[in-house]
Amino acid sequence: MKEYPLTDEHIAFYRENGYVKLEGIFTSEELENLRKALNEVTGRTLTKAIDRTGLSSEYDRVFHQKVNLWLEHEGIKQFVFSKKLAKIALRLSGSKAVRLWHDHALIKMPKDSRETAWHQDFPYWPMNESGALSCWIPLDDVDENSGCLCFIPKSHKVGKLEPISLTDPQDIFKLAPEGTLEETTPVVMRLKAGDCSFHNGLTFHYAFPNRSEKLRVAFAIIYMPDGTTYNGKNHVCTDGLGLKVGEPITGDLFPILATEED
Ligand SMILES: O=C(O)CCC(=O)C(=O)O
Repeated sequence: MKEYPLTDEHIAFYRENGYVKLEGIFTSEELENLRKALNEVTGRTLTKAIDRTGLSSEYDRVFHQKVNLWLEHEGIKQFVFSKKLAKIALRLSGSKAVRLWHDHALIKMPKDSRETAWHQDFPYWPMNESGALSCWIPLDDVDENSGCLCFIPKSHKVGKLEPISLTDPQDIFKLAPEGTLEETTPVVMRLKAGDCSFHNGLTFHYAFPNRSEKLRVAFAIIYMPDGTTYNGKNHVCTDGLGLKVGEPITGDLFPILATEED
């Protein structure tokens, strides 16, 4: 993949607001390859990836979530390992190296779909230090009708709150300590196929229900600064790995995807 012209303005915007939109980052060929790979993999029984579909009917209405598809399909692995995206994550986060935390497909079904409630990602992750960030990639144009994301600018500055239940959500705006939220008006992140957004794990975000006739397929890659340490919280990606509390999250499942030297 050809390098994306990430500017200092993109980086400054991300650091100030906790999210950034990157237009025209993928060629139609890159997107079609991803679509083909996702079609292949989501239609079969997963052996190494974690399929969180069917755990609860309410969760399924939020999205069908399939985690770590890079383990399941060579084409997805190539996409996840692309330097183009990982170097952007490296520069936005300001770290010396970034590791993969996990990828996931997030598929909102048409019709009987509900919103992805306002939440922060970081409280779900078993990490001590914040800094991890997600790249969110829709396969088709997305807007309010089909389940695009929304962000609250600067909300990452509020810090870590309690995790929000996506099926029985608390009101995150009431959880933020008084005076910490600078803005409360959401920015609707409409994207064209070929665009993506990056958001900080602490940024408040939401996705509309999918009211369109088509699946809303998004693929997200989550990067963490190398050196991020394990806090012992249960998580499907770390349970059973024998990680030690306080030690860096490392190992084959969390490969380094970019360094300053790249
Ligand atoms: O795709 C969605 O519905 C929500 C995505 C999300 O919350 C995320 O990628 O962090």
